[in-house]
Amino acid sequence: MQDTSFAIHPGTKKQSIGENFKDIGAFTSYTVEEDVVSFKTENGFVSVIFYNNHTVRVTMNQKQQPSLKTSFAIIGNREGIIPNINENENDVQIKTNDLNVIVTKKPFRISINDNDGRAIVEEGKNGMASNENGEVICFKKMDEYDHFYGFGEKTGFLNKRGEKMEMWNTDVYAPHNPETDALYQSIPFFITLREGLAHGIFFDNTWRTHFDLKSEKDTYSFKAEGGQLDYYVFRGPTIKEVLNQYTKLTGTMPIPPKWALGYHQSRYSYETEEEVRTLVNNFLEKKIPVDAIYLDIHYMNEYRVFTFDQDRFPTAKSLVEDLNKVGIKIVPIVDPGVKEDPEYPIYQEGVRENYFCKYLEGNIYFGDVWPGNSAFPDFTNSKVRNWWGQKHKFYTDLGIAGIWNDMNEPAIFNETKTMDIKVMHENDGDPKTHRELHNVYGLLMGEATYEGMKKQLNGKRTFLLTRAGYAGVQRYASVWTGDNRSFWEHLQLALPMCMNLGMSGVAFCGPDVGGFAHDTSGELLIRWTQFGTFTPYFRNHSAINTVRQEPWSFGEDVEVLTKKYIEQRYVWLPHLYTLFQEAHKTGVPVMRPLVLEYPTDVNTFNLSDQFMIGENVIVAPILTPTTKHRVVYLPEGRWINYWTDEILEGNTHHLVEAPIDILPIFIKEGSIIPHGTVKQSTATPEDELTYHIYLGKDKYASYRLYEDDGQTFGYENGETFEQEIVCEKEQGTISISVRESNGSYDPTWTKETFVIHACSEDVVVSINGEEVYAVDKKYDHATNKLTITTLR
Ligand code: MIG
Repeated sequence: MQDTSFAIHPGTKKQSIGENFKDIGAFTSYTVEEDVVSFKTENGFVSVIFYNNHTVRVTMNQKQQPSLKTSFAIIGNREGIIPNINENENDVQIKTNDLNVIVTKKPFRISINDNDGRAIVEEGKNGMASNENGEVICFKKMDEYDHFYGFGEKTGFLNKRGEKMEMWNTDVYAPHNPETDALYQSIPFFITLREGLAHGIFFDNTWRTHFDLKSEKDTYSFKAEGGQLDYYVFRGPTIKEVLNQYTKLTGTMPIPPKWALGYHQSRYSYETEEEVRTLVNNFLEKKIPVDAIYLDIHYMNEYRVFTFDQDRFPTAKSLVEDLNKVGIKIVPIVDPGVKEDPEYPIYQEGVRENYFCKYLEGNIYFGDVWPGNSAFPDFTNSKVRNWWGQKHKFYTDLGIAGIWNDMNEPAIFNETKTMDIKVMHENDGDPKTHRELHNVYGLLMGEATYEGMKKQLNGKRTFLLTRAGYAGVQRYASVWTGDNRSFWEHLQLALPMCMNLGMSGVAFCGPDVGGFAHDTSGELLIRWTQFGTFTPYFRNHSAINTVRQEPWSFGEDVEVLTKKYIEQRYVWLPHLYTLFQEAHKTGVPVMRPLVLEYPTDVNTFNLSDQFMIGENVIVAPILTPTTKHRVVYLPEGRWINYWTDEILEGNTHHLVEAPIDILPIFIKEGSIIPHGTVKQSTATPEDELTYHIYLGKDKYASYRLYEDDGQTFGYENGETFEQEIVCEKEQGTISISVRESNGSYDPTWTKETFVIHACSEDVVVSINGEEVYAVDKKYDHATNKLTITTLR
């Protein structure tokens, strides 16, 4: 009845959960044991631990001393920091060099300041509380000018101030809209930006959680259906530092194999081997770059995981081999549901070895998914994760190097859309209900799959795509945003959703390009592909019974333009790859909202329809039909139109032209952008690298390029290549210096080209102190570009 006006029947009362909270009451005592400060209050227990200089953990348990066990999200260790403690009549102060935790006694309230005296988080009228249902809640003061980012995969605009959000991994096929709340991922982490400075909070609670930045004017709250109140505060003070601090605890993504960053083509489903071969031939004949083709559920024998249907895919091994030879990878889907079939070895093993999720009483939980009645591996057990991981030998033996995990919320075809919350997970000897561990099921399936594939691949990187996850998912997988539709609104939605995923530690993410459900149109496909050029993850995917969505499906004009932007992906790859390496090191995302780089600029706080790729590139896609221009905000500095070299002043809005073949891109004056070449796939080695230098009025520009073999873990042992380009201008002279780091990887390109934009013809150029001869310079009068090609 929720779908009709009955939902707003005058007799319908608003339901509110989480009432009758009882405050933890006043301070009674405290003790210190090594790095743990433990408080007792009238109605509870609270522990405070400094993880490191920037991160403090607060844990509350209403019944007993809090357990200091961490959830599956945390991999960072406590540094054993012993704080200074001062007890006064009214408060207890716990201090380190960087943070000061002030605990007032009556009432018991926590405030955290940094060493500059800046209040980071503060409790006010309310602090921590719990109720008889075991729910826990925490209130914090909210300033008038606080802005909120992160929260993982959410619909709506960039800034989450004024929102209420819920975390409960859910398969939502109904069209995602501003009212769609809980989606496939649960990442209970957010960043608060307050007057240009940032701090973060990670509410590490795997139960269903709620965040309320809406109900009260000066207070926000987060609460959980159960468990402890357990959260970490990250000091910042920049957004980048918060992300760095958060990913120190929850991990960063490994550097993906390069092929995972190319263009990917998917469909639910490419149903036969023949269809896949025809598809690939199309890409090759049309010279449209592609790095991976996906096999959706039809490849399996009646949806049994770790099988191929022999009729549809009679020679899967040679298919994979043939594709590998032309530089294209196959990525098959793997769902968690294992078909209940006593003659199916995976099912037999799972039952015999007690690998499936069970009720407390001992009976296996069965749910209905694609294979029919199915059992679900209990990924909370490490031996189950190992087993599942090893099973992937089936795929690696065929030459497969990437896996797609779907339905791992887990999604089940029933009223609740998921597993019975009464199911008991074994959790390596610490049994918990599904109600408590639901949100980590996808994360743990991801861990099992990633680690299993990694082992089988002997030093080669693997690629995993996942739909569900929890905080920390970035360690194992790239995230796509699930079942969107071929609506312009869903193209619009994808920008803030991906930006906030990036601000939640998930740098490697993207939506289904073209839209999954519903029929796309040629125009929408072009505009979406233009956007896809710059989403960290770039895959075109569409649903069964929708119009075909491959680049050539709408005639030649559309093909030419989608091809152009797929090619652009490869041109921009050296820059993207450098940013992926940065994200791997620091947790700072590849795709960034402008607020991340310009946190004091009010125009950026909720800017949801344009984004940055790294520090110096702004991308402003067209997000509505029959639109040939749009407004773009350019922050301080001067910006160069990538296509025309026109110079635009920053700190203002511009109306820019964007006919159907143009994706508006702007480069900040005073920067350098590396470009690669168009190629069929990343398997073709790069032979020329071009640095575009945009000095403009600036006298200085620099760039640090990262490169490695793109396929092994050699980068962990110094098999890397880093090149620092510095360009300086003085009167009529431009000096370029090229410095290489001492990593041991030797890049494949032999030509290095420098293109100096907005340059005069008579300028003297030197590279590493040696003047470039006139014969080696090419000047283009029409565009004022000076091109110098050198050999490496
Ligand atoms: O809803 O495997 O989000 O990408 O094509 C059906 C079939 C289950 C949902 C995924 C979608 C995939 C589809 N799956």
